[in-house]
Amino acid sequence: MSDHKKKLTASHWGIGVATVVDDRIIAVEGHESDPAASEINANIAGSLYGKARILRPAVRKSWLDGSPAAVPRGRDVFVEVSWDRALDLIAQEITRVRKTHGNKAIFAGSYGWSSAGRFHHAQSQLKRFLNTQGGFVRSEGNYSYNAALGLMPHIVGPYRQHVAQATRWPVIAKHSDLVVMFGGMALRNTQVSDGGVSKHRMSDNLEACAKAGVDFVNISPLRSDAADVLAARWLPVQPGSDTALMMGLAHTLLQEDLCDLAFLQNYTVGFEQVRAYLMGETDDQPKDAEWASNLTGVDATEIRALARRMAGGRTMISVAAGVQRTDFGEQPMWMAIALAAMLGQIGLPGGGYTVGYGVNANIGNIERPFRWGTLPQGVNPVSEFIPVAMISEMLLNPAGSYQYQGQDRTFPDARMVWWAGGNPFHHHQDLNRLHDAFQTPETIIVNELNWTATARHADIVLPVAAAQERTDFGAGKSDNALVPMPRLVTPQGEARVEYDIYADLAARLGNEEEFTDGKSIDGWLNDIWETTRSRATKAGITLPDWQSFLAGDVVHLPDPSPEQVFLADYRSDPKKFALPTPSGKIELFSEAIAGFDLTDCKGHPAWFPPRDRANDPNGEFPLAMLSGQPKTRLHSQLDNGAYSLSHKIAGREPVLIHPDDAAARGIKSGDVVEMFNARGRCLAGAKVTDEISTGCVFLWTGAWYDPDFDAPQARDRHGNPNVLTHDLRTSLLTQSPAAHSAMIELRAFEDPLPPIEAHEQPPFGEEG
Ligand SMILES: Nc1nc2c(c(=O)[nH]1)N[C@H]1C(S)=C(S)[C@@H](COP(=O)(O)OP(=O)(O)OC[C@H]3O[C@@H](n4cnc5c(=O)[nH]c(N)nc54)[C@H](O)[C@@H]3O)O[C@H]1N2
Ligand SMILES: Nc1nc2c(c(=O)[nH]1)N[C@H]1C(S)=C(S)[C@@H](COP(=O)(O)OP(=O)(O)OC[C@H]3O[C@@H](n4cnc5c(=O)[nH]c(N)nc54)[C@H](O)[C@@H]3O)O[C@H]1N2
Ligand SMILES: [Mo]
Repeated sequence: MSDHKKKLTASHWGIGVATVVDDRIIAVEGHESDPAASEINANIAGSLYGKARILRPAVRKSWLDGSPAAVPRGRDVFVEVSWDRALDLIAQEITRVRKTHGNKAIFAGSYGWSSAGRFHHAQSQLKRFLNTQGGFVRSEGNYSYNAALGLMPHIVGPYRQHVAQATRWPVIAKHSDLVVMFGGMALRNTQVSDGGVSKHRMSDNLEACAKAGVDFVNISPLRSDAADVLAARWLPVQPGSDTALMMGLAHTLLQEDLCDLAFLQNYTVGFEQVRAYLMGETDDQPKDAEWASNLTGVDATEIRALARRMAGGRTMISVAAGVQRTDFGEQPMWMAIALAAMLGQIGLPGGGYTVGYGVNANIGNIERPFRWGTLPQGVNPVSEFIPVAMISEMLLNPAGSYQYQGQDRTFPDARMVWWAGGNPFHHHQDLNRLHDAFQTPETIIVNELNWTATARHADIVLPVAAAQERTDFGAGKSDNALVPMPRLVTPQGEARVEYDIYADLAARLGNEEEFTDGKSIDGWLNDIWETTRSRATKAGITLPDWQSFLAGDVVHLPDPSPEQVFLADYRSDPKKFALPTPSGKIELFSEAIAGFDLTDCKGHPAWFPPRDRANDPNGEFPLAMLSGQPKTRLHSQLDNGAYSLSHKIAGREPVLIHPDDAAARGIKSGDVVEMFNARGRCLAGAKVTDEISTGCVFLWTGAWYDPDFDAPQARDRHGNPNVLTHDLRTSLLTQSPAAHSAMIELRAFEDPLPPIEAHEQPPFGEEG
């Protein structure tokens, strides 16, 4: 064997050590310094060389032939072309669109996780390039915790900063008596952190809590949202009813005189409005434990007992990000803060609230010791943006109006769409609607590794090099390690590094120098490393030079704040450390939000029933479908890898169904089922289990969308939940996605099983 070497690579799910044989990665394993490396690594080799890899630039046939509407996007065949031809076409299109409509007609929000690596970050590269061409319309926010991003600044402060300051798990182990988890704390999700995670610390930290005798309550439709080691008490709730449950708890605190009035007085504003609402003084409906019990399915006695326990010791209230990815997702967060304020433990070690534990590997576990170097994106001359989840609305309503953060705004008229590093036909809701929306632009360009459904909806598809096919370094946004990422193998087919693609395009458009700044990739890497290195020096840490680092092993750095307690400073001195809210205090009532006069988000937390259920009085679609993150991959990435495939049932994504719900429909484990509602339908593989509560099903996200356009509602053959989710926003305040609030029905699928085509190449044709 000629060349058998083990090499480092970094990804959002951890440091990988690759075995490379003859210019081919044959396996990737976790690094020895990681106490709980992720099995997602086992997908890399299979996916990198999978059948779906894009090997050459390709153009949609009808678009190339000059009759773009002849066959709809997503159903057309592709014509492979040379790189020169593809780049000439793009340069012409950019010039044409800019001249005819201006840069405001270019939408390059390009939402998505892409790959780890400080320099080759797909979105940053695209944005830097387009900024040198007059700019583009961007998107604001994310699909993860958008309601938090939009609500928190009004009521406590900037969400991203706050979550970085989350109370550390060892502090909880030491000080907490009880952790009440709305939406649980799924260990499977803590495999991942944006940009990378060097050590998976969550299971050890949770185990330490269990050993220290901390009690956990898992309020979630899914029992396995709490790690087994916690032996958590499971209170299955109706999805979307957490706000009501919190109100039942808060009502009990009021009724039984268990509120910390001094805390409320000194640190919050607006408690009086919340109290009046809870007592039913404003709407004749006391939000008592019985009321909450009816809406949540949790016994009223249980609610009262839990409220007393929460007041009787040091209690941490945790709200999973998934709980705000629901109809009116602002409310459970606001109510959790109100509840924590009533308990008066905010800012105390092991007490208070956190929104976002479990959303990634690092929150509450580690933070970066200083800021890493970045690729400068330049300045975008276009100021227009859309809230990220309004992509279909924007494309279907050019110049249409909408509300956001109390403003009346207008959608841009997007004539060109460019996506690099994201997969909207994975991440967006109501894919049949997105398919229609993707028919409206004049030109769609997609840079991808694989023939995803998004690539198949493009006019021009550019094959790009994967993380293991280019040189970079990894450093997670909230991690404390630096990971060399030497190029391990040659790119597949004609795939190219995105930086080189943009440099060639900029040359065609006459301003290569502006994009490259006269630097090679190596020059940039050196620069970004040197910035990182000089910040390290200021923090008292010595780093090697770029070449020595690249040839070496992972560099672990110290933890800047192992003892941190969220809002401890505010508690110690509420004047000196006043919060950046209008009042400087925690706003249980917000004059600003009340002033927006919205139907779906009032000036204080309020109860709103989830919409799909409310709109279906006859219960035609009786099952609540949850669609959280998959254990076996990152979103849709590496879905065609060995580990992801090993969990499929008859090739389809597994859906968890309670034994009672399965029996009522004659379904057993291993059956293929058809899931459906008024928006769409898909096939999935039944896994019958009492892990999921009755009346709910759970279909993991990320199975590559595989529509059969000849079947009813263009049935997806593979199990992508987003054919069933609605495309409504959480509220007019934040316009966030609400993917977890979808109602469906399902039945055994008796027809012959259609083959899955999503992991194959698309059909190709000839020009003309
Ligand atoms: N129903 C439902 N839907 C959801 C969610 C849910 O809970 N339920 N969760 C939402 C959440 S929280 C999120 S964050 C989103 C995630 O949505 P996305 O971030 O869009 O999902 P990914 O599968 O990570 O897509 C990244 C894409 O980038 C490609 N890629 C990787 N590296 C590179 C690169 O270097 N260059 C280029 N050009 N491409 C690259 C990958 O092949 C992949 O297709 O999904 C959301 N969608
Ligand atoms: N392995 C892996 N890990 C990941 C990712 C991945 O793709 N794969 N993605 C990462 C990303 S981008 C993100 S944003 C995070 C997401 O992290 P989270 O948002 O925490 O994850 P979800 O899986 O969407 O939801 C967590 C749980 O909330 C519960 N839930 C849903 N709706 C409700 C509700 O109305 N009430 C209650 N009480 N519970 C509810 C569900 O049972 C679900 O299991 O995960 C990250 N981690
Ligand atoms: Mo996310």
